[in-house]
Amino acid sequence: MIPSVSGLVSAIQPVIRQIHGTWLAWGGRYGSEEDTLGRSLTLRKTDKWLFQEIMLTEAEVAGYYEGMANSCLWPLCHNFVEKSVFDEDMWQIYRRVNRKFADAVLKTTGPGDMIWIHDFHLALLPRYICRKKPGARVSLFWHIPFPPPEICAILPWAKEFLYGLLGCEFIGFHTEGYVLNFLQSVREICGLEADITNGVVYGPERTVRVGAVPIGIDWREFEEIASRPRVVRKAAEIRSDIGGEYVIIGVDRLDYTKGIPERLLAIEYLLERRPEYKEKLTFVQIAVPSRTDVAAYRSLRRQIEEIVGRINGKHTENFHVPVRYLFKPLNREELVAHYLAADMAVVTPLKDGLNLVAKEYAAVRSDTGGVLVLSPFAGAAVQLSGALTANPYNPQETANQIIAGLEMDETEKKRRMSALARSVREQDANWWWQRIQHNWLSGTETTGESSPDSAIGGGLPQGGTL
Ligand code: ADQ
Repeated sequence: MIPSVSGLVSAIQPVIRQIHGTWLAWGGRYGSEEDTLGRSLTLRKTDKWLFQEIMLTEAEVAGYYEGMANSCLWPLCHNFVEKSVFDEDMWQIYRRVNRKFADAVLKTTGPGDMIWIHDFHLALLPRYICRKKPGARVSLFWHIPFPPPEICAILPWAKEFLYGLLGCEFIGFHTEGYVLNFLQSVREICGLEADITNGVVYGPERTVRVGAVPIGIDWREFEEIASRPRVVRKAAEIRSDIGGEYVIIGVDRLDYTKGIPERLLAIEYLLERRPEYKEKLTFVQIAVPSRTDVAAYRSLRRQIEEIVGRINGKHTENFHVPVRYLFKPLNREELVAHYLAADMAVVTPLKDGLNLVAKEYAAVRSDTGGVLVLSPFAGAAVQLSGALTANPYNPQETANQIIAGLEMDETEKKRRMSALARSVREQDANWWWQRIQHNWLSGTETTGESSPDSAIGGGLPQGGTL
């Protein structure tokens, strides 16, 4: 099985390995109606966790995954309201698939098991579980931004959507800003009492705690990979193949929220205003194919290829190509070798729940310098104060920050990078999981039956694409 590339998978894998949990998800495969009724959950065992696959029919994938999740909720939560598609049939399929997950979770879990749900694909699941199993230990982590109430209210089914989430004991978000948006939405749209100061909602079925717990990474794994001799050799090869003085990197899923065209326009602006960088600088954009069945993603790909072609056509000097564009997933070693080779990472999403690439780059470059340019619209900006910030909507500002980073003196670079690395180490994957557990378990009566062999409902651990 090939693991799919996404922030959700990167973030959850270290935790699920640690707790030896059961991971329940759609694995990217289609099944017949019979396969998908939950009668025959496919089981796959690894040495670290148990994976239970929930099959979806083609119609369900179209309505639930490509439709409701990727064409409605994803753009809405990232404030791209004009890209959101609202369709009653899609919503009905979203409900049906959430019920299917509920059936599977109820079959899989015993009394006191902790059920940890992930992301906007499963917003109705907490309530569906609690209806059948009142008092179930349910928590959900929301990986993307939570929109402000005036945007949330645009969703025609906003009330039901919010009530779905209120089946949880604890809901985790990346930032205090998203927590506030959620609490205000519940107040304004559902008319429920919400204690903004303490992050508590008095829901119809239970009291729900809400908090900001930004995801951390397994930095030790990144450091260890970065120290492997073949990875160090690979990084040196990348640098010598590219040539020039400076290598700048961007690594993203190919998604309109990640600001790839805007970043390229900043590079174009830089090369036009500061032509002395033409032969010195190479920008490497690595984009992993994503949601290729959704039209908006196909047109984004064409747009990026067009800009890359234009920049290289205009600014290639003495065979030095200023933009290298790779449209493919890399394995961990290749990815780390690229981070190691880069003097700078430019992480400039238009909107991003958190952004793990920023943290991964800091983990890999902690001892070797390097500069991080980060958008203030990435949730990670709250934690990563050592980064240079750049508004992705302003190519001039982004270009200026890139130049400031390249020309920064070594002492300042090291000071900033060690501040970044400190925060990535202190608030790592383990810290995140501890904080989730603490928030989840505090304030509730434990039955003493909680099983460490937790069941996790979520989307896409293997083989699927986000
Ligand atoms: P994503 O939108 O997928 O995650 P991100 O946090 O950047 O975004 O994670 C992407 C992951 O994919 C990283 O681990 C990165 O290394 C990997 N990756 C990207 N391009 C790659 C490539 N070409 N080859 C190999 N690997 C690649 C969602 C939210 C984010 C949030 C995460 C975690 O949208 O805001 O940070 O979940 O909660």
